[in-house]
Amino acid sequence: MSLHHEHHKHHEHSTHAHHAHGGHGSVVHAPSAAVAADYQRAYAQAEPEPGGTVVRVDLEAREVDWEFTPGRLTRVWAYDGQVPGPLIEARVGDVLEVRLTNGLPEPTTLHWHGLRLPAAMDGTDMVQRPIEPGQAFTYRFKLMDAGTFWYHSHSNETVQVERGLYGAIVVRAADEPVFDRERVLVISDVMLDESGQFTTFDGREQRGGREGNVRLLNGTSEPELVIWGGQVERWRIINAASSRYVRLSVGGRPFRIVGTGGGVIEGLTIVRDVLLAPGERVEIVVGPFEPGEIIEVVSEPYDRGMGEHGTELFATVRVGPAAPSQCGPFEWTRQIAPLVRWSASPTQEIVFSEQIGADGDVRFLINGERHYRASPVTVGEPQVWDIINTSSVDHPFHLHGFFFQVVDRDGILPAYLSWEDTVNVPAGGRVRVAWVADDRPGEWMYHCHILEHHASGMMAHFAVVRPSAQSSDM
Ligand SMILES: [Cu+2]
Repeated sequence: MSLHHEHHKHHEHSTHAHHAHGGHGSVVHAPSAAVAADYQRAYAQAEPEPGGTVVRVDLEAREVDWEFTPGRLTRVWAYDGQVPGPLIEARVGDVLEVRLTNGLPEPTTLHWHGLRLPAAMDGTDMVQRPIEPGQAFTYRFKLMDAGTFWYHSHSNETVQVERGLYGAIVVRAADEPVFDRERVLVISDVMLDESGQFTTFDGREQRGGREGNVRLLNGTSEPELVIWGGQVERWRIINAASSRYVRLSVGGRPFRIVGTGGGVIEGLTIVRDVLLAPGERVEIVVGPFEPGEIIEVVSEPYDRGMGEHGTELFATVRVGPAAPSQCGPFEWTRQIAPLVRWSASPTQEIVFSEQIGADGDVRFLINGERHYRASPVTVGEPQVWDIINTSSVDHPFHLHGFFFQVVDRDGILPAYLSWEDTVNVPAGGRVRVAWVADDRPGEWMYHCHILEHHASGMMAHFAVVRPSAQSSDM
């Protein structure tokens, strides 16, 4: 990966059109004139805040051999030859410009999970044509929020994401506390055959989606981490698995949750475990530990409607000799004003259901349909959505491009206020969320983040429209 920061230069602005038509050899795959124009406009409008920079990243998706377990090679699809792909780091107000070259044998796109960006840069098939093998596409947008995000393929996801096409994004604010160390821990899993190669997943085998037989942390099976005694670390954890839920525990020790999908949360929250559905992130502060301790990072049993799995090991932490800590007591929270009162009435209902087809296949539906077309959302108008799961398995609801607040879960207020882009909706449960679209009109979507469910149609498209645009439609 080439990654360079550069100071903002005003003349960049005038080079955009040229760039988009091949200034760096990039190709625009615009399915329609309107989409091409939206892309050009979004590209041109992506300028860093004063003092910010343009973070340029070149990624190539290609086949490579990777060792999930030592001594056994698996043919994977990876960004720049590594699983997960390169960590992308930037600051709020920077512009991220990623040029993706497709060296795979099939088309691909990139989705920026959790980032608030223009619709044209969202990487879905609604806003761009897939990048064909041998071609390239440049994504460019401003980074609006601090937090832990991730990027992953949004084409043939059940195959491409499992094979390795995902990576982490860290966006920092100017005023974050200092810890002794920060780690990005990307959780995933793969289903490998006896020769260590990917198997073809038959969706009928498991209605909960594909759970792998090899669990991964940062692309490695059960790695060992070393933390120095007496030190305090910030862990940014991403669940990039296709369907696996992780009820994360750090040796059963208490840890503090400082952030979730949309960055820092309100208040002080100390827990012993936290549930991460596919797509979700959490930021926790761990330590200090005593020298010589051995701590297992595991997923505790959780039943998502598929039966309870046992305790599953993800990594072992060895605590080394004591080292000085530069991390004192920290005040780190943010005020989050509730978007709506807890008693607000829902403006939309989203029903997740399952249905057995004539062929015996289980279908996962939204409001009774596959690829549901939901009603438009007007910029600035509060949305209160009831997400109702009438099926017998949990579904993680993921909204593209916007953050929401959880208002309640089955009438129970959340333990803390936070911004989220993904929330688990338990089997038979209901989650009420609230959000307001800021001025980023275009085609957006929400879907179940169990990739097999998404692929089978458990998703919805909707338009975000400006108030004037909507009234002129009528
Ligand atoms: Cu689902």
